Amino acid sequence: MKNLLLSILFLLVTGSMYSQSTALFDEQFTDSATVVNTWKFVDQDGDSQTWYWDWYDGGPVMEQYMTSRSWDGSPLTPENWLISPAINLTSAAGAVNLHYVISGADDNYYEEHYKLLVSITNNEVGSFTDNVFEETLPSSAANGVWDPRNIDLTSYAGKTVYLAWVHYDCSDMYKLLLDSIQVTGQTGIGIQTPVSARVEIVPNPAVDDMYVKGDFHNANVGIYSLTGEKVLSFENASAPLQVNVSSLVSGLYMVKVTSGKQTIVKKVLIK
Ligand SMILES: [Ca+2]
Repeated sequence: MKNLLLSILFLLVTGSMYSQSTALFDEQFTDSATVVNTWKFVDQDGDSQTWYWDWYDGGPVMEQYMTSRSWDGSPLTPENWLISPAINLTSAAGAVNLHYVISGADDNYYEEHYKLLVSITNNEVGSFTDNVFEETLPSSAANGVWDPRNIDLTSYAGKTVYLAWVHYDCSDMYKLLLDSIQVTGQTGIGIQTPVSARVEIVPNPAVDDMYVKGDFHNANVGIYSLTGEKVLSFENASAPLQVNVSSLVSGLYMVKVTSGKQTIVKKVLIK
């Protein structure tokens, strides 16, 4: 119980930090259909395996993430590309940082290798000319433990970029796992704030009614339990959206706002 409470506290704290920083891009891989429609998957080595969406119910919080194999009953020699949608950094000024978590699925066979590439033109494999980070996973990322990474993308402020995680140059390990990708930055005065920074849940925690505030119109809003079940949904919703949550079981929920091509996920505690 103590661990559960600590987890909830952690989620609430990080959730409020996210809403106060300017998130230029946020991908938690919570919905497989959205991932398949917005990300690009390339099996460059041609063994018919590449990155795929997966989930693991590890306790109070269900994890959804992307994964790529270097072993599947027998050793593989992957060159699997996971390519992001366009990430608009044209309004970014000052420091731009990429955050994500990475892991190797096994406690012994965790030495997966990958590189992180950037394209400033399009999402074709040949357009990724910039190698911004490369590593073989250390033991701190073994056994499915999420290891955080922070990559400085400040030199790409003012541009639209695509990111590619390329699982390659390794074999006979197990699975490389990737999740919680966020690009943060500051926007200049007078420049439009991204939608992601403007979605807010109040009050949080919520008891009877909560409001999904922000600058969205004709958006789809879904409330999900941490086991991924959609418990409430609203179509063509505009802010502020009033939601009666008195019928929901107490606990943490995720509120997903999809407007156009952008999806924002916020966490809310319902008491
Ligand atoms: Ca492959």
